[in-house]
Amino acid sequence: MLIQPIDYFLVVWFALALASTLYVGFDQYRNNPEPVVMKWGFILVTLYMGPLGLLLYVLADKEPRPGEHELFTRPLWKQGVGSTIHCVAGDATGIILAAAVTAALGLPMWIDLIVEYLAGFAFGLFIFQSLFMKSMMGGTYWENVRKSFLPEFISMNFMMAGMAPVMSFLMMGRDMRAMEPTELLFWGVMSIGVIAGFALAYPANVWLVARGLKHGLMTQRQQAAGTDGREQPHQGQHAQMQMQQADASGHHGQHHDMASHKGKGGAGHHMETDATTPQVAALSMVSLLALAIGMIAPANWLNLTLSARDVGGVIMPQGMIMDRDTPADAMRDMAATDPRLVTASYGLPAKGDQDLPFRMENGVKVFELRPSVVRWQILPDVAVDAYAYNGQIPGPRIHIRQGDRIRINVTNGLPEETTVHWHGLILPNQMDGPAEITQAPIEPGQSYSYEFTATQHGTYFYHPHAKPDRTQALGLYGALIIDPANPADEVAADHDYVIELQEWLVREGLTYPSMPMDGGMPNFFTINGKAYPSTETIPMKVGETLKVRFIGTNNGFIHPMHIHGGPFEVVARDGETIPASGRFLADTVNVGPGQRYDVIWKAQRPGKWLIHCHIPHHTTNNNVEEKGGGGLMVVIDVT
Ligand SMILES: [Cu+2]
Repeated sequence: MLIQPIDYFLVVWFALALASTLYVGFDQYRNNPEPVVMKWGFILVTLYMGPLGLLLYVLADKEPRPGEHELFTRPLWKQGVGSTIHCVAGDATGIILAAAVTAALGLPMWIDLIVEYLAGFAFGLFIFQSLFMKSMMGGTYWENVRKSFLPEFISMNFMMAGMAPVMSFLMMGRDMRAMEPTELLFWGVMSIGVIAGFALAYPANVWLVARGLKHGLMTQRQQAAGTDGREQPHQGQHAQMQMQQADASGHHGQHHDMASHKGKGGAGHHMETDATTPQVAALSMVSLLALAIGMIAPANWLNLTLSARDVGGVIMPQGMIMDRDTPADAMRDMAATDPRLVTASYGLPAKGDQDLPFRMENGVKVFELRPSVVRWQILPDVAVDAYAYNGQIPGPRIHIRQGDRIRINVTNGLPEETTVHWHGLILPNQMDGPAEITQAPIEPGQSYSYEFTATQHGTYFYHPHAKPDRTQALGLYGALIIDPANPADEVAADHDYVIELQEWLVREGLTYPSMPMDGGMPNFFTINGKAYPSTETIPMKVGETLKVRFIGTNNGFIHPMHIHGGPFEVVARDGETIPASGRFLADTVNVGPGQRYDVIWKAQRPGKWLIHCHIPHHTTNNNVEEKGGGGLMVVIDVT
């Protein structure tokens, strides 16, 4: 599933890469006169570098017209390309395979890098470089391994010096889907890494070719089999191979013509170098230094002890501080909801806080709660990927009477653990909900039953007590309204309206749990799951009273809730009814997380009167005011 703009780009990129690779493969085998190892070098590198690989092929290697390959590939820069190609083909293949395997094994990033280097080196040396040399030069395999070692070492060092930081920074950046081989992004990062590695390894390869330490491009013409009916320009009884060693000045150019005879031993080895020991030593040292910087430097900024299993696949919010000692748990806590885990979508008309039905079992009211991941519309053009009880935000209202015995069966449909806490209630300790403290967390797919007798009455709420920092901020909460056993204990009003507050962080189509942290600041705010102007309107008549039950379901932010058109009387706080002598008039109450205020407001004049948060930023939608505000706003329409 494509969830970010980069995903669409990558689809196009890999379509082009595939088309380029097919073209290069077809052309190599159909037209281009060169050794098999070189053909495969270009095919693999085009797979990794896409259209750039194709460009290198047609500019430096593809025989322009029959018989011209020898001359065409002679310039040193093309020889350098050839040399880099067979280095990169081997090294990158080893690195990419190792990266996929280490990610699957869940090894930390720093071990990944070392394994990738060793695998890349081994692949390059033992397969591409040595087989290539052997097919060209003859001699025993191990002779070729020995001769290839130093040039391969230098080239691989530069290759990894380019590839390692690209992998580290892009894999462990904001979108850590890049750590998962099952994601397109992983392969995109590999492609960019190979391109960077190629660029860094190229200058060294040019020098190695010029000094006769590595082979560049060469021409190998087979005697025409006649199947395609074309005459080959170089005829002969044996497969002919030409190797060209060229340097820019041309003074030093060597030209070897040799028959490729298998089993001729080392006798065919014509390669000579004029490089001096200090030159080779200095280049080796610089390549090692580059490698060390590429491998180690990213550890200044990134936590390379993390693995794909720890944080693979998560997408972090912009602006979150992630440094070298940010643990995996901190990242998972703030990560976006994975849109691919959404199990149901609810449009704008869907309402939360619906009365939760129950069934009676032996005098016990039995309720079912099932948290899961849903897409929930908060504005006509804004939806959140939320965690919701029973597909509602706020979760369904549990409306009971004082003295009721209730049982709530909670079945976890979330991708992470949960529990439920019954905020403010007096109940048996093991029914209280704090994970790891009174109960084991309810793992995904598992259930837990809470059972207790409601001895209090008033305005309460429920919310998760396993990872509430993340999961409550994603939408898990619901009202728990307990009517008094004696109706006379109720502070009555003509209308009763519950207000549940929440902050959201929605960017680029992803929903993050908002929290007072760098990168976690909210940009949307909802009352009962909708942002103004999509909040409800409360209809009233002049002279009627309205009981507003403010519930601090808000997670990390305090909201000074204010009502226009005259003061209200605060009649209950945190579920406890205030004795008549203690009630007071106010027009604003600070609703902090967990707090509840029941207030009675009287409609004194007709018109549209607002209930809103008095932090103006909280009455905007993504910093925009529309139709007079946004976010935490509800209109009371008095006629
Ligand atoms: Cu506010």
